Amino acid sequence: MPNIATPTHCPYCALQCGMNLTPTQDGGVAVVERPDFPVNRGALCGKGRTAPAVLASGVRLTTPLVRSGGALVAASWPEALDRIAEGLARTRAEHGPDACAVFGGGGLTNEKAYGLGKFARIVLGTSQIDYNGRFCMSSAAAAGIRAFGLDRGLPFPLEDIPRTGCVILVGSNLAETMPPSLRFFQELRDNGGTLIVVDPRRTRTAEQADLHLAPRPGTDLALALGLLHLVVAEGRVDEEYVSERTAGWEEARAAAMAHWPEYVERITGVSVPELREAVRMFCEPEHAMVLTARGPEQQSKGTDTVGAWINLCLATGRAGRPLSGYGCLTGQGNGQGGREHGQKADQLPGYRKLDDPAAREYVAGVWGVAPDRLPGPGRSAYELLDALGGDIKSLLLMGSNPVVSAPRAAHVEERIRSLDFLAVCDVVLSETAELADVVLPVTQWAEETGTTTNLEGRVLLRRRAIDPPPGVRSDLEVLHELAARLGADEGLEKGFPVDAEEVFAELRRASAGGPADYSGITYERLAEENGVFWPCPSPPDGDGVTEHVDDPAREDDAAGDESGTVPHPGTPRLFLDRFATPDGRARFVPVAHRAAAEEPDEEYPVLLTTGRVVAQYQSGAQTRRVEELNSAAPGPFVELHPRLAARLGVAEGEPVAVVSRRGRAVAPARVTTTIRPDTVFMPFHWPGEGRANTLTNPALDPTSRMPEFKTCAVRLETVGR
Ligand SMILES: Nc1nc2c(c(=O)[nH]1)N[C@H]1C(S)=C(S)[C@@H](COP(=O)(O)OP(=O)(O)OC[C@H]3O[C@@H](n4cnc5c(=O)[nH]c(N)nc54)[C@H](O)[C@@H]3O)O[C@H]1N2
Ligand SMILES: Nc1nc2c(c(=O)[nH]1)N[C@H]1C(S)=C(S)[C@@H](COP(=O)(O)OP(=O)(O)OC[C@H]3O[C@@H](n4cnc5c(=O)[nH]c(N)nc54)[C@H](O)[C@@H]3O)O[C@H]1N2
Ligand code: SF4
Ligand SMILES: [Mo]
Repeated sequence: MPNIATPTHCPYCALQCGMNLTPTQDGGVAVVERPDFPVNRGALCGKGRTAPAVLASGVRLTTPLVRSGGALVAASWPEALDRIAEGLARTRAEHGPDACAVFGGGGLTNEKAYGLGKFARIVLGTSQIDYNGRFCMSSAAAAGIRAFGLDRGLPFPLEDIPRTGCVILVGSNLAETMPPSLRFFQELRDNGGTLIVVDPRRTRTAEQADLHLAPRPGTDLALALGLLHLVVAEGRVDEEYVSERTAGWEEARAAAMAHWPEYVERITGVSVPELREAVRMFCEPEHAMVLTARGPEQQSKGTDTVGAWINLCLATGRAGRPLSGYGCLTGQGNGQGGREHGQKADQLPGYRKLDDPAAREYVAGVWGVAPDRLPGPGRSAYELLDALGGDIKSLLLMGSNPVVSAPRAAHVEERIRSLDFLAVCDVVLSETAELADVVLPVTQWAEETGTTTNLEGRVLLRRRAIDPPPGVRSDLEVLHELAARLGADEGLEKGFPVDAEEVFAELRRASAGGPADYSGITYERLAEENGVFWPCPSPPDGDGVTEHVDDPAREDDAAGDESGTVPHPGTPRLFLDRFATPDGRARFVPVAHRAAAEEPDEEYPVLLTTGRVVAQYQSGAQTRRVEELNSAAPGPFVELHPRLAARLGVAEGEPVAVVSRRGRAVAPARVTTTIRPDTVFMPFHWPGEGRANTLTNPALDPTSRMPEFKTCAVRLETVGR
């Protein structure tokens, strides 16, 4: 390895902070500031800073494991791969291809996500593939497609935020979940703009706000409708914009008018004067934005909830204009790219639809198979996990730890245990890997090359900075080896190169002409340009990539030369001239308030919501293995208001049991006035007794199939010491 710094990106969240890695004397790498990357300008949170700790051999997997006599024991790679191929082949022979399922992750690079989707469809021939992104931003994606015809988390770069007039941040605690991004909001306020935070808790993010609205969990839909009602009542609708750039206003207006401010106050607990103040702050400046994160999205009405916030933007002319718009703050490292290249149940690469005959024909052509070889759409993540041991007999899992992170986790764990065969590829022995028949140890971010797409739609290059330890192989190599074992009679392994750049070259072709067009992006460009925003079609005579089909999604930010071979500049800002709908207009969707799937009652009188803390990441599989992070956030807790604590008779630090219709969890009380008295909060990063997802409700949004992680009914009990 060359003895210089390697510029790359953090392995964790969707901000994809830039960092430099330099070799250390003991053969590892150290994280060094990388000021040239515009998103974080060198700043990192503790997770990014300590990420090399997970590369150390003490905490990670370095040899394949196979189950033998009940225990996982070390095995050779050929033996482990043979076992997986046999397990999947047996299921397929006995029960048909749909009895094999694949579960992926939004942390996987674009190349891996692409390979995994292709592997499921043409090697296993199964329709049963989905991924953890379903639990993440699927409601915002569904609402974005419905309203704008295209889903890209942020339709503008983060650097636009300081120059807008007002941002409403709905259910995002970015001070803990993307700390370096806080800078953009601080600059917004320094420039005279205002920040409104909507969160049932006064979080570190809410503390930065000019106005904090603290609704009951699960009532954001009513809140947005109440604001829209006031926009209409106060004559703040941008009539010209509505008539020129939107469709469906009359129905949406009528639906909002049924939500009187006083009615909304009763549902949400946010007072009418607060609603009026929010409308004033949002409407007075020339530009404004609404950004949502998991708070409003992880609800059984998440799609309509995001739709209501989009309606507010459309009615006030705040979408598809410079410095104004709606955006979703995507979560995982490749949460954006992971949803574009085909690991989702209904999707083909380039954000194409699996049920679109033209898309099937095009992608099948790239893959060299007949279109009817591609299975149809499969089940969503929770529905797939719920079917394990039923009609699904074998599972290949890559990049997720559902034993900790899935809703109704005890049930999901029991379903996983009932499988005939489970194979897990991971970097550590996660709680789900512990249940596997075969575990494959894979390379990590600093040891491999690949691309991710951050929350802005900016495609980035992660570079290999260090050799992996012996005994570890990449996910791409796993797919290649399994294809060689399961599809050798057709030579299918040739379609699964081990080299990431080769996979990317095919991904470019497969995405060409689709909504998420990567065909004009090359590794060389990514290395030089600090990322490229999609869509980025290749020029007509561009290097061997299939010609671009005209697509309404495309808004060229800078003028590219369409006639020659000048590279397309990429698209930092979408929708400035038209939306990606057939007629170019954004769609209002009429939505109305509805209750959560589970409202409090006498037996379960308290609302539970869940989320994150700064020092732990997701299921904690990686970050619970880092000493510095663990001492900052050593275990689960139940955040509750002093009034609720007094009624229950628990003091700070005492164990409290939280009981829902799904199960019971116990964790120490954290008593604080920063939470609503009718609500308790638990982070979901830990397994075992304090596992928040033992409690959560798998009620699904009818459109996005997102589970209701953000609200369910519970009761609290004291626990004898
Ligand atoms: N430290 C850390 N950072 C992360 C992650 C991590 O696990 N740890 N994960 C990454 C991923 S994948 C994601 S998706 C993002 C998530 O990023 P965020 O969405 O910021 O994270 P959460 O903590 O899940 O939820 C945000 C807030 O929603 C609030 N909330 C709860 N219920 C409701 C409700 O009904 N309405 C509203 N308006 N708000 C509500 C919670 O109180 C919480 O403060 O973070 C990314 N970054
Ligand atoms: N109650 C509650 N539950 C939630 C949420 C919530 O807010 N509340 N949020 C949901 C959300 S938004 C998300 S995104 C999910 C996330 O939950 P999970 O899907 O469990 O996410 P991670 O913990 O990141 O799991 C990733 C796993 O893949 C491994 N891994 C990392 N990189 C690679 C790689 O390159 N290859 C392979 N093969 N493995 C790799 C990691 O070690 C880890 O074991 O949790 C969801 N669950
Ligand atoms: S904010 Fe996200 S990308 Fe940046 S260092 Fe922290 S975890 Fe990594
Ligand atoms: Mo997420």
